[in-house]
Amino acid sequence: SDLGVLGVCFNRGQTKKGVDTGPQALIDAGLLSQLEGLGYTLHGSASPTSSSSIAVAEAEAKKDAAPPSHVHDYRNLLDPLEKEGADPPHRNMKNPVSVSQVTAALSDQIYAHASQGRMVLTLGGDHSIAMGTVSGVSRGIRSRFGASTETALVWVDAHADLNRPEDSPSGNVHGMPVAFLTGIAEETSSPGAPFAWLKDPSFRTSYRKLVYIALRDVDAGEKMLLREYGIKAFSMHDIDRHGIGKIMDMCLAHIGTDVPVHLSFDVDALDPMWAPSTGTPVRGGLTLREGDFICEALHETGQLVAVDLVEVNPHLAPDEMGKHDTVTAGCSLVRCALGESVL
Ligand code: DIR
Ligand code: MN
Ligand code: MN
Ligand code: MN
Repeated sequence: SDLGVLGVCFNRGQTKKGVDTGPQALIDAGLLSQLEGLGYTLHGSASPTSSSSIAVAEAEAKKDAAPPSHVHDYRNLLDPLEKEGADPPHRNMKNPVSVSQVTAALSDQIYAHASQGRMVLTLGGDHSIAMGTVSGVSRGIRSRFGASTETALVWVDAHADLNRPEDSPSGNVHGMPVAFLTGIAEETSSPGAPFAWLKDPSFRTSYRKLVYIALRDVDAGEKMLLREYGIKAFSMHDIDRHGIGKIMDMCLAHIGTDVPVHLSFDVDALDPMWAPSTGTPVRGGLTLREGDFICEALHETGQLVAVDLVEVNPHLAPDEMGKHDTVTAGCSLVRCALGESVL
């Protein structure tokens, strides 16, 4: 079957360097050939004419060492404002214009795949890129099955990424994508404002179709919103109590059998023992086997239409083995989501 693959070399949703090299590290570890081995036909960037892709093409042309040829099509959306640099905070958000421009362009690329009925795999990059992936898939699914067809969102993460800009303790946009995607974040009315493009209802995800798994580091404002909106959330405490098998049964019961599903997997959902190379590691997380199980259970439904794997940061490795472990764990999660474990 057909798989759209996008490597989003983007780090401006947070402040640590190196997460933009995550896609390349996953590809260097052999992920794309592993997916071909599962029987997928891979498709690269789908809309090469967007302005940010032109900026990327220019940036790439200036590079001394060209990436290996099979990688070329899967690396895109480098920060278009990289050279200008000036991108002052707006409503407490850091790098608002960079994040908005890149995720808007990504949303179009994702849409181009999803609207053709392709499954879409996105390698990050920090988690702010989910503004592009989730909105692009939602729109693509609506274009195929009608405006009333909603896509469920399974967010596997130590964090809820549900901060409204003014509530965020960090100002990092990677801690906010779910608030914008669901419309929980209060919106700016001026059309040129960052993320105004996300106001289109066809880009939106209902908070009723959202399920969190592996939460353990949730900010005060996020906890209030989880309660206020009655969002389905399974914390590490819930996983310890029930076991991951029962948690996935409950997750799928909440989602229902008649909806497409988007999996957005932040590698920091895994315990740092398995994935230390990430920007905000939190102890007490999933084992790799539990992470793989989540991916397998979602694959098994036949409802998966998109997978994101984000926040792999090879520069933050405690040592060479930590980096290797994180990258191979990321590859394992993706393979499980795409059917490796099916006998
Ligand atoms: C924190 C950290 N809640 C924030 N978020 C992270 O900055 O809003 N998400 N690291 O993955
Ligand atoms: Mn290119
Ligand atoms: Mn996280
Ligand atoms: Mn995240």
